[in-house]
This record gives sequence, C-alpha cells and structure tokens, in this order.
Amino acid sequence: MHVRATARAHANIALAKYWGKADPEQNLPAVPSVSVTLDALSTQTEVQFDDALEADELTLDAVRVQGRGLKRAARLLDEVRAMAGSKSFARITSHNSFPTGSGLASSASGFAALALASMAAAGLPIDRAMASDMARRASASAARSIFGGFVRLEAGAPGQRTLAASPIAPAGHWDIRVVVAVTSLGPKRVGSTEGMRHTASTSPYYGPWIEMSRGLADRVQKAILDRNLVALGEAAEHSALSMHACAMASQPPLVYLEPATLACVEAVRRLREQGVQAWVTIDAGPHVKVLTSPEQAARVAEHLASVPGVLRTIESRVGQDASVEVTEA
Ligand code: 2P0
Repeated sequence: MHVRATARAHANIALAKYWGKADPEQNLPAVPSVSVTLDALSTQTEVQFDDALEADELTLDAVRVQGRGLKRAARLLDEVRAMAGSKSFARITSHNSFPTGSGLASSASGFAALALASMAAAGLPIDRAMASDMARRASASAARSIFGGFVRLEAGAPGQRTLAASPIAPAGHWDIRVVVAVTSLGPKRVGSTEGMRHTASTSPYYGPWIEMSRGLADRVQKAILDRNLVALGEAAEHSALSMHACAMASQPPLVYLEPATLACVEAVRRLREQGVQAWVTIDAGPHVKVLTSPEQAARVAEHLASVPGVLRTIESRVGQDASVEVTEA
C-alpha cells in the first residue's frame, strides 16, 4: 500500500517581478525575481499513489478538475514518477485558502504543495532545492513558495536543466505586513504564461524590462537585508508598475489593471502623503497588495476596504517554509 503525503505551502508575492521566459520549453525565467512568502494565503495538498487508478485524479476545492488544470498537475507527477521509477497514478486533493485562479498566486502555492506532497508520497527524499526545481517546471513562481521568508529565483539560461529558488532571509528576519485588497472573484482574463509570451513577442519595452530586471532584484534584495521599508517599497512599486507598463505596451494591449486597482494605487499614494509607510505591488490580475509595517497595517486595511470595488482585504504576515507530512494510508 502506498503512503499518503500532505503538504502545505504559502503563496508568495514577488517584490521584484518575474515576467518573461528565457526558455519556454524548460520554463526558465528570463529575469531574476525576489519574493516574500505570505502566511495568510496557503494551499494544502494531499497526494496518494494508487496502483488501481488508470489516470491521475485532481480535486481542487471539492471540484474535480479536468482538461488543462489536470494536465499541468499530471506533467509534474510524470517528472516525480520518472525520478522515483514508478508507474502508479495518483489521487490529488487540494484546498486553497483564497480564490483560485484570480491572480492571488494560487499556482505558486499550489504547485509548491504538489511538488512536495508528490515527492514525499513517491518515497523520494525531501530535498528543498529539488522540490523547488520540480515546482519551477510547473510554474516558475512556485519555486519560491517552497521557502518561507524572503526568497530569490535567478534568471535561467536557455537549455539549462535545473533551477531552484533560494532563501535570502527567514521569516523571522523582518516583521513586515502585506495587505491584499481583493477586487474580483473571477479568474483572470489572460493567464501569466500566455501574457508573458504575448509581451515578449509584441512589446517594445520587453528588451528594456529584461535589462532593468537584475538591478531591480538587487535593489529589492538589499532593502530586505537592510530592513529598509522605504527602499523596499519604492523598488517593489517600480518593479510592479514597470512590468505592467511593459505588458500594456503589447499589441493588442495586455491590461490587468481595473478601475478598482487604480483606485487602490491612488488611495495608497494618499496614505503616503499622510505619513503612512505603504507601497503597492500588482501581479497578473486586478488585486492590489500593499506592503506596510505591523504598526500601520490595520489603518492601511481599513482605508483599502473603503475604496470602491474592493470586496475584502486580507492582512498577512511573512510566512514560513512549506511543510510536508507522511502518513500510512
Ligand atoms: C511573479 N507572476 O513574479 C510574477 C509577477 C505574475 C506577475 O510569476 O508561466 O504562474 O507558470 O511560470 O509562475 C505568475 O507566473 O507563470 C508570476 P508560469 P507563473 O510572481
């Protein structure tokens, strides 16, 4: 009988953004990225291999997943099977603590949890670098969710075989807060993989974006190591808005920002004018994540909740490493 493994991984928010691939086939990023792991947003995933199954089965938030979602998970399991020398299919049950596919980084925590749980269920030793590399092949941002605290994923080179994220500093290094303003519950309009492909092939700003990305990642990393919230906030905002400017200059344009997104950007700017330390970052979706201090997080959350179009706010601390437990089935 096969064992059952249950993994929990947290979402992460890139403070220096990943946008663009050096090698789409190997899913290697074209730019370095730096993230903070979020305690409040997580995915729990249970994996059990079963010789009686004729295909992998995936249930996400109590709904059976078929098609592309299942295929992406099965591809990760194929790699785990190849590594473990196994042919059994698996039953995967997963739960997100936040809306799936809405730009709240569900693929990051989802594939990180799936990589850890499937490796453990297949009896492979739990090596975090290996799990991060495995997760990266499914979704590059997932490589970062294997680790807690502050994490960096380097750019890859075409044809490179492995690439794992590595921790910059653990969660205890610096108590900062991220307030998420949820502006929509539906799935995002253009997925990240497709959005990056479109940007790379049509945006005149893709080249300059690639050129500036290393400097941005280094600036973000230094601000984290120095525990300098002003420097971090300014660099993170610059990275996010540069990424969106690059995407928006694509043809046809790729616009993830919605009226509520921009209303939040303006609200945060006004808060700063009143002396509040708060900066925005925005991923490939309409939600806004605001970087702030523990002392100011409640005020930021209250202010964002009053912005038209904001459905709810989630306040998060810095999250810990992903974890996995194995039980006899
Ligand atoms: C990031 N994003 O660094 C950036 C910022 C979205 C905007 O990583 O194609 O789902 O699966 O490797 O990891 C989202 O992209 O993309 C992402 P794939 P992924 O967090």
